[in-house]
Amino acid sequence: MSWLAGRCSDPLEILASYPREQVDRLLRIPNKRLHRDVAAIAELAKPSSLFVHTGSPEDREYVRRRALERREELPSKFPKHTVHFDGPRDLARDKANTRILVAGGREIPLVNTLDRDAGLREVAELLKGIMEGREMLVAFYLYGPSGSPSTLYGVQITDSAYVMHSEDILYRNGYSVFAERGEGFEYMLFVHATGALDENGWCRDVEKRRVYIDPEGNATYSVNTQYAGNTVGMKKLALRLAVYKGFREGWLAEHMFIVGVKGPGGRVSYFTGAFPAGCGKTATTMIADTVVGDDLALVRDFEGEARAVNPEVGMFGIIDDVNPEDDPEIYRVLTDPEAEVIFSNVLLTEEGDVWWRGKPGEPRKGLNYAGPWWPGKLDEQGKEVPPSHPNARFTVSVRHLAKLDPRIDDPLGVPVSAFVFGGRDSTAWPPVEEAFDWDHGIATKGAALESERTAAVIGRVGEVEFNPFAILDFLSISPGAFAELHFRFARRLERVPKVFGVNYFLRGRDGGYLAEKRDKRVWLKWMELRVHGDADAVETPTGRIPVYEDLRELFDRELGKEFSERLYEEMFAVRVPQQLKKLERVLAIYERMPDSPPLLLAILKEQGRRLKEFRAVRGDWVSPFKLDRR
Ligand code: SPV
Ligand code: MN
Repeated sequence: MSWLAGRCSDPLEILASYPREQVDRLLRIPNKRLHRDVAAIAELAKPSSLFVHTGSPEDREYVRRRALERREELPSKFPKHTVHFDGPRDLARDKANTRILVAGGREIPLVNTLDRDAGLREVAELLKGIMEGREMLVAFYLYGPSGSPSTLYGVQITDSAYVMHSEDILYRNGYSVFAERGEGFEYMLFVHATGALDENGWCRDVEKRRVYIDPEGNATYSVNTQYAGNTVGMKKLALRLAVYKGFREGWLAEHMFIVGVKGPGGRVSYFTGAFPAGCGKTATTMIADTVVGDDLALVRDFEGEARAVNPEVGMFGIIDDVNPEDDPEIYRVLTDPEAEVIFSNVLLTEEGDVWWRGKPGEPRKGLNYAGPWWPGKLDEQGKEVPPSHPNARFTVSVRHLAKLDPRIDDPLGVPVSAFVFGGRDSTAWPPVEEAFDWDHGIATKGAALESERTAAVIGRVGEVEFNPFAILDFLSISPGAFAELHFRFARRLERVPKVFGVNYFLRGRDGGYLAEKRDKRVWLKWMELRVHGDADAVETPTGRIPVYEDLRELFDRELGKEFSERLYEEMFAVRVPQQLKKLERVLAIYERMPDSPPLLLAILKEQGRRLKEFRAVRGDWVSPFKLDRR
């Protein structure tokens, strides 16, 4: 039971003040904890009405209509396309005010924590009367395919129809499952309250924005915010609860895509992949042969095999720079009048067109995340206001994707052949490299993931951000504990996935990028061959890289492109000082944390020793043509 529910007096008495029909929908789920949770929030937040979502098409339509009636979403010229604005101060996840509630306020390395009692008292205070005059919406969702042993269950309570509309697109409805399962089964509870709005419909009290995650109570609370990353419980709030649960139970909740890559004879091999923002995650997802998921993966061991399910059935993707040349598939879906899409923080023109940076044509007068917009509009500092925001997004079902994998709903998920980790690195990592084994890959690729700041991010260009497993923002345990969980996870497997590192951003001696965008396909195909032992490799101190002839053939077959020996040499040369520098930076971080697994430290140190010995014999820059083939 959530902490707040424990404070609820008599659930049925509280619920009796709401319409009978809605209460009956709730009572049809025979679960007393649930009745208590819903009643407790109602008692505290004092909504004037209640809606309980049964998952029927009528209820879905009701939620969508409410979002429009309340102007949380605005209509566009296509009836199925709506536009939501978060307002200029609520456009992204609020890292500072997102905290993991921990008993006694114990610190967790690199995780923003808060004393649990203090945090819960604070949200209880903030929730008081916050839904007065509003409708409280309650819905039930699955975090995974129906009937899957991997699936988790969630209850969303919110006063935002936009939040629930988003969840209706992104997740499978779970009302009937809740009704069948009845008493005593475990679910995650997500409580969201929008808080006071200003005349634009944006959150007024953003300084009182709070996103608190309570792993002990399996519940989360977010107030005074609308941005989906802070409010859609089933997305990143659930991920933090799942990481915690997985750590205790021995499975992995990952911030990863799941894709299928076709190999010889029509076989399909599945990869999961973690990339920090701006490092090519969506691009890799869309360039693969089939898509199971673009953002999240739950990976469990079934009969000695690692199997992944996507907890979602939709995408909440960045729309900035989505264009018909680079992203034909996403562009097609987003411009299909028959696809239900919520656009957020784009430009809605006076003609009812949706425009974002990357869409062909010029932006015209209209509304955007900061109010009325016109070409040349300046902000208070005299800076030009962009027509659409860099974090503008689309919310759409994956079922519109032509590449959707037929196993998206398989309760056992797909077998994972490889874990891929990708960073943005101008100097050290080659475009693709296989780890020596699972532990080596987890330590030197997953746990060592970094991304360079680009001009688009505040801070000094070229500075690197440590982002282990690309999940740092969503960890409810320490990075060391998360690495340890990965080591532990594979011990039970009979078939251990391979681990690869990829880097699309390596620069050559002239400072330019060495790889083209579409080359990703070749790296995927090479990894697929390696998974089945169908390609040779060259051994370096940091892993195994492709041999020239295999890549030449893949470039020709996949892209019709000539791949020169010179380019290969520059891409895959071992850059020893740069590799050492990167390694030492990561090792220093883990050495500072008190709970880093000894195995992790040992593997990183061992790699440092290997690199130094190698340098003593071979020098700083070593051509792959000079190395042994295995
Ligand atoms: C991410 O930032 O990784 C996202 C969007 O997928 S959010 O839901 O905001 O986390
Ligand atoms: Mn994400």
